Amino acid sequence: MAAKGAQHSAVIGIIILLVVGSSASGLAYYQYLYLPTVGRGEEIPPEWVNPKENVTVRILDGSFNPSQPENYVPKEAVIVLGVNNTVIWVSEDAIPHTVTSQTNSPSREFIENASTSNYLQRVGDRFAFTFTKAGVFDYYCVPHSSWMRGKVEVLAPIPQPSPEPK
Ligand SMILES: [Cu+2]
Repeated sequence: MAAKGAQHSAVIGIIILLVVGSSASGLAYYQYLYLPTVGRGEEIPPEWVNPKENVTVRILDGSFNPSQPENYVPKEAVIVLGVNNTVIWVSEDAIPHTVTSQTNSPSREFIENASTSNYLQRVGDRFAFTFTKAGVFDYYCVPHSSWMRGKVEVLAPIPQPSPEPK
């Protein structure tokens, strides 16, 4: 009888653990629902969400002109997660341009934000995007797609050596 009672309370204990466990994970889900995620529910390190530095890509005056070799400058920006993973595109041209992701981008978020309607209409207009995934992100300008093309290469951070054990 006593053995059966112990078994019974063990079962109740497991049920309590399951209930507590699932509500804790439910809480975590809501807590992090509105933050960007690395995928599979992993949280993005805060220094990736708010990097200390950023990189500017200029859209040069005259970029609408196919015979002008320079438009997005730099045409290939290399950035590092947690260091300078925000890119700000700034237009210096009076003609409207876009920053539009190729559809094969590794980031759905970049495809959605750098859309075909992502126009920089006038001088001084800007578009900023914080990359939270390593990879190569190709983009182009919708009205001038045959010559206005650029890419952002996002590198994973260099792992810090772990401190010596004491
Ligand atoms: Cu353009």
